[in-house]
Amino acid sequence: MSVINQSAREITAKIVFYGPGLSGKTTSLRRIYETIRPTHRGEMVSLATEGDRTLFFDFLPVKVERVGNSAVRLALYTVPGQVFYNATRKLVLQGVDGVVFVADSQPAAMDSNLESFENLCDNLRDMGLAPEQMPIVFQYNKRDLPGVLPVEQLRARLNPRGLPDFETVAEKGKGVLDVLRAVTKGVIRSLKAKGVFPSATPRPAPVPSLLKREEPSLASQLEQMASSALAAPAAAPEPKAAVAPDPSLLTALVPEKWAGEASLAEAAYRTGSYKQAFTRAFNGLRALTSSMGIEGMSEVELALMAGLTGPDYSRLLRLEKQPALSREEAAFGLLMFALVGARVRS
Ligand SMILES: Nc1nc2c(ncn2[C@@H]2O[C@H](COP(=O)(O)OP(=O)(O)OP(=O)(O)O)[C@@H](O)[C@H]2O)c(=O)[nH]1
Ligand SMILES: [Mg+2]
Repeated sequence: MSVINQSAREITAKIVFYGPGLSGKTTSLRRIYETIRPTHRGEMVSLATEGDRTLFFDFLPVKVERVGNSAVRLALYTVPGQVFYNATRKLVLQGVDGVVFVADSQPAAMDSNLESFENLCDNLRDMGLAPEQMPIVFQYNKRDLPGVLPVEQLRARLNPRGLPDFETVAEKGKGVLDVLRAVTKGVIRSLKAKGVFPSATPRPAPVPSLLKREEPSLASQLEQMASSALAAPAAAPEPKAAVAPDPSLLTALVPEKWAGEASLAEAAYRTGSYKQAFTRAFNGLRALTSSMGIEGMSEVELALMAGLTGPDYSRLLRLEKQPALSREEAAFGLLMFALVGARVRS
């Protein structure tokens, strides 16, 4: 689902690269990353890989188009192609606006291409989306290999509806940008048809979308939290573990079991110990999600299940590695803890 920031006139559309294992999804994203000017893309994040294989997803943010007054950004994702990762594929597909289906052109891969495409359609239907309504572009990959199937054959089996399709050699970057352009075009057309683009008259800024489902007072509580941090002295002693939980924002939101940790995170934030505040919040978030105790699910999957988005989770992981953090970065950690806490609690 596209995310709209009305005041900044920005729309972020989610595009998922789907297809069987080893068809070239990650390679395609990597080449897009290398080809696009750094001013027009963010960093590529690959979450959980084993050798070449994607175990969770790759993510690449791209700024591509202006449509009227709006800047359109793309959030590009790949899924793991291996058959047994379907739960992960479903998670990554949540909110999808357009799909690039990366098929392997080798004859031996035909069955897995078909199986993967069926799996895509099943997963879309499970989410209440009609595959016929979804903008889909086909990428017949590995055209450099000897003995690949003729395109007509691939088209007849995989793409009888005659959706946009391209021959690519992802390894060499050949054709990948044509694919990206085509899917972007399809997505923009479909979002226009849904009336998603903001009207020319500016509307009042809405509550940030992350907070929409919480109580109305949460946004103002967060504002309050930020202003009290501004008033705080620059350096202060580390809060001691014995600090009693107080009835502040975080402690009110997270389940009682984590109120102590939440209180310490918030105390560290108020006193300007931003790295410490972030670490406490992130550790609390981890403890919370692992307490959901869904067997066989990785930490990342649990975080997504608990309501974080892929980009948010990637940002948390990046910030965790930084030796020092800004106030805004620490606040982001606290917000994510609050968000997950509130969801788990409700
Ligand atoms: N010859 C050739 N090899 C390619 C091409 N594209 C990708 N490959 C190779 O195919 C292998 C798999 O590519 P990946 O991009 O990792 O495949 P994937 O679809 O992400 O695979 P999963 O993550 O397991 O789903 C790698 O060794 C790539 O170098 C291509 O166009 N031609
Ligand atoms: Mg991959």
